[in-house]
Amino acid sequence: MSLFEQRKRQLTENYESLIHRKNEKMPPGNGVYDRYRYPVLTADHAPLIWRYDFNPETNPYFSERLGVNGVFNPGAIHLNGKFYLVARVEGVDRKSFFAVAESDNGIDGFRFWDHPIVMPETDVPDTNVYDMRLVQHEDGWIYGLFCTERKDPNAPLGDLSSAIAQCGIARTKDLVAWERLDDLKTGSPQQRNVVLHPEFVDGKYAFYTRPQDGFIDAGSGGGIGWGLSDSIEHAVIDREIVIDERHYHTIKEVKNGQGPAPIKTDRGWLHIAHGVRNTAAGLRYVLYAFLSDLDRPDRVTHRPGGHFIAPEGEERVGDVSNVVFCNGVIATDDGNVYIYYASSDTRVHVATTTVDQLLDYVLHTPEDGLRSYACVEQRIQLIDRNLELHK
Ligand code: M1P
Repeated sequence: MSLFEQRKRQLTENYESLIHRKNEKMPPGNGVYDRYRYPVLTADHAPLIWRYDFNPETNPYFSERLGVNGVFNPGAIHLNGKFYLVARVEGVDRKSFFAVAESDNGIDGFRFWDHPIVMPETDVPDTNVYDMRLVQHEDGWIYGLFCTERKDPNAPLGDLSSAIAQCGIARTKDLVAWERLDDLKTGSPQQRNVVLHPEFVDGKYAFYTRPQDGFIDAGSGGGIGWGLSDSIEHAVIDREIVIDERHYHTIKEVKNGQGPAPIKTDRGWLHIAHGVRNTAAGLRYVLYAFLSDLDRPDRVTHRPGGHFIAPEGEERVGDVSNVVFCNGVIATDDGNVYIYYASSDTRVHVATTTVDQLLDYVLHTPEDGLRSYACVEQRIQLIDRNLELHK
């Protein structure tokens, strides 16, 4: 058998066994959610036809032509009984693009569609697009809001890193054909982590935003913002307020951002967000959760202190280590919740829980005491209540 045939057969077998690998829950968990043994999407899940030239005439060694570096930060949606992730696929050329992977059960068996999404451009072409938030809006469309990044035209000569991030908006009915709308306009020089609220508020489209001064630094800005727009085709936010601020010496002291669109519950809107703090080893990204008012989603009612999910084990290491990031969650009609989080800008994991467990978590976890003394008091109250029970 030729080298071409040997390698093609081996790689195809490896690929199929990866796609068919069963995932396993990792008990006992923390009672809030369960983690799983294997990531649900990795660079190795990228189909071989995306990476290899299958023609022995032009590729005698069956070598990789267009490598994939990472698969992370997916938006998520449940449609017609199937679980869909619109993942950020990053080629070895550093460019990200979107691609749909589907699974029957949401915890394993994710397989990419043959073709990545062809995202139309606006008049100002995107250099890089990433981190789509998928929202089934009550207007009947599925929206994908994502970060569009372009070179900063005002960067000094020789500065080839400075970029401007803004929110791109597209809509679809089937995840196949996408209509690109105008980028969101706000007063902020930079926007990332923009999310469309699934319902109209005061008859308008409502957005969670993340205004910031610089591409990386929040500067004097930051926090999870909120604003309304009359139009989605030409979305403009005239008044942007911050509804969840950064705070000194917390998990979100450097920056934070809304994760996926919030989940509607009878106690309020359940949000998953990411918080970033500085360490000697660089930025640390963790997830946190909060609840906001059912009628006024911009009014936060419960803020459990600390992180909800932080990187563990192999999750700690990757292209950008010490990062977990979530922009996709699925709540099914039976009350189950599938949280898709990426680790270290490299791979995608799932954590499962229920709406009831998440509500229990946000309603009964104390807020951050903000001082060691107050945090010890919180813990002593818990200890004393427990000791009382054991008498
Ligand atoms: O590298 C970690 C994350 O950094 C950015 O998030 P934020 O805008 O909050 O800093 C994003 O680029 C995200 O994709 C990335 O995972």
